[in-house]
Amino acid sequence: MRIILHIDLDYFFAQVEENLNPSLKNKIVVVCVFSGRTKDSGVVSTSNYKAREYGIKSGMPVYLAKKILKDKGAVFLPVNHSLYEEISHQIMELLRNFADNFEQVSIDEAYLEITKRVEGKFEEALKLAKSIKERVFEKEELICSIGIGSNKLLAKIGSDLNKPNGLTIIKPSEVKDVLSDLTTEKLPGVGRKYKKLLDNEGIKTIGELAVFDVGSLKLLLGKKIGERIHRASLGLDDEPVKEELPKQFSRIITLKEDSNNFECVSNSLNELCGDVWSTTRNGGFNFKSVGLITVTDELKIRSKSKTLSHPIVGKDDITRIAKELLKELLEEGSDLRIRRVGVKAYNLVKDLDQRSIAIYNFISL
Ligand code: DCP
Ligand code: CA
Ligand code: CA
Repeated sequence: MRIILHIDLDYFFAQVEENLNPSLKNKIVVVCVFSGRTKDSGVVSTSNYKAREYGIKSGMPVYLAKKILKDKGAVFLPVNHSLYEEISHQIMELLRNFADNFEQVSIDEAYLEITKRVEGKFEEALKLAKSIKERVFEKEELICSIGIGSNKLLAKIGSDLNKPNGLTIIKPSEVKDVLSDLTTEKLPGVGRKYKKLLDNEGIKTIGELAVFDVGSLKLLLGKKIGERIHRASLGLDDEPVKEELPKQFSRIITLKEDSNNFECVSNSLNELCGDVWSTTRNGGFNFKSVGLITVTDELKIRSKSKTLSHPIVGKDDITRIAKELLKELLEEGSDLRIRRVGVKAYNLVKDLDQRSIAIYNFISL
């Protein structure tokens, strides 16, 4: 039997905003994609759980959210996508280490096949999930929800059941009990369109769906989808966790104080570069590109990168390049103060054998 863990960060974009500006933590926070046409045109990207108490939802027009939250002291922020992506990378890299097989499925979501490392035991999976939650919080102060089950479908349903900060295990013996009373849209794959079709047949819950005639379901939803949804209603799913090679390795830290002083910031680069170097090498990769990422005191991302024609061969090289990039970046904007600084290694190439490393060493001399 397999054991799969699904993790989803809670109110991700809004939680990141709260962490960057802790005074938001006791407020209603709505993160918006403004279209720029008028002041309030655009849609809600996400919101914190305080906002959700008022029915605020992703995709809702901003003007409507503002109307609902009028006089509530709500804070409306624009999305800062590159920042969320950097934080997402940090989390995903961390999570990869906990998995036999790892598959990221969106900016804040991933499946971890953990069968081997928990020796097929759910009690061990529970312990692992708890340490994952602790590490995610230690690293980026983010809370998340985790679901564990014998396949991806059950893990995903589980992670959604007790949000926020949930941890839900659905053991094979509990599948029927847990699923039967859930409404059909809780089943991954049942979107608004299929829910409506099922509603029309009087099917409201997954339990009702499970006993609905398969032939009729195939007529209603199409052969392939009907079959899949039927199996899903019984908690069945054979989809493997699809391992993908990482695209980059990075580390980012928050400085003790905001700074635009080269010496102060570049001190942190020694450790960051050392870490990135060893994780990349331990992962069996070399790399051709080095990126320097900074988050300014105004929470803007500013980055610089350099790509070489051959893989970088030593820790000193990545550190030297990162410092050069920092220098260039600081020279470009004197009013810029850095709050977070990070380094990434990308354009990864499979490990070279020792002979080729020697050749590259020779070239770089
Ligand atoms: N997102 C978006 N527009 C949507 C849905 C999501 O911009 N229609 C963005 C904002 C979310 C992020 O993607 O923070 C992750 O989406 P989730 O569906 O996982 O939602 P949240 O993480 O915000 O909340 P939850 O706690 O329900 O997972
Ligand atoms: Ca989420
Ligand atoms: Ca998600």
